[in-house]
Amino acid sequence: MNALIIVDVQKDFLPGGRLAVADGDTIIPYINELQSRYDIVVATQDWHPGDHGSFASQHPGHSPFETIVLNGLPQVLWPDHCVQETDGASFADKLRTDKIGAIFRKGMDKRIDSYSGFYDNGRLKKTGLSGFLKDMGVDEVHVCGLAADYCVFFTAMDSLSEGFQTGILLDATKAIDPRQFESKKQAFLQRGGQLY
Ligand code: VGL
Ligand code: ZN
Repeated sequence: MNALIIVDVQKDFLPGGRLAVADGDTIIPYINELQSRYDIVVATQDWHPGDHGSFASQHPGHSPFETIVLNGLPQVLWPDHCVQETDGASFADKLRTDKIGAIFRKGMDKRIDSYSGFYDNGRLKKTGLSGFLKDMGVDEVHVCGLAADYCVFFTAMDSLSEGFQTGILLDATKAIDPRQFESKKQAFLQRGGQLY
């Protein structure tokens, strides 16, 4: 069984959103088309409380895109984004959701960020995604969505460590920093991941 994980295709990550990824909207028609090729389609949603510790607004004197230490882990500070129940946290209007069988939310604990759809950044808590996929008999996982260099990359790396054959769909993802994504792609290949 194969599964498609659609990562964080939420309004705040699209042009006009609070943490916009350049051309993030252009991948949506392709993601919609792809969905019929998979046995199982799931999605993740970045779902922060308004006072999340990854928000620069919570750290006076610091600015978005600076790195600090948050509860012992390096943390890039972001503009406020994907606040629970706000329009920016909702899925892109154009994203097809009729085949999405389950949605895994992450980033609810303000003390720790959560890039991967499987675990928080400290690997303290699971989201349940791995158990869900295993229970459904999934052996192969493809990952798409936003942003390539953060949540897509970390989801794909954790998918490998959970034992799934894993690929990143390059035409169905966009990076916040495309240069950083180049080195992350190499790390993913070295761990046994596939790029499609
Ligand atoms: C993401 C930064 C902060 C992502 C989420 O979805 O890639 N990036 N929160
Ligand atoms: Zn976030």
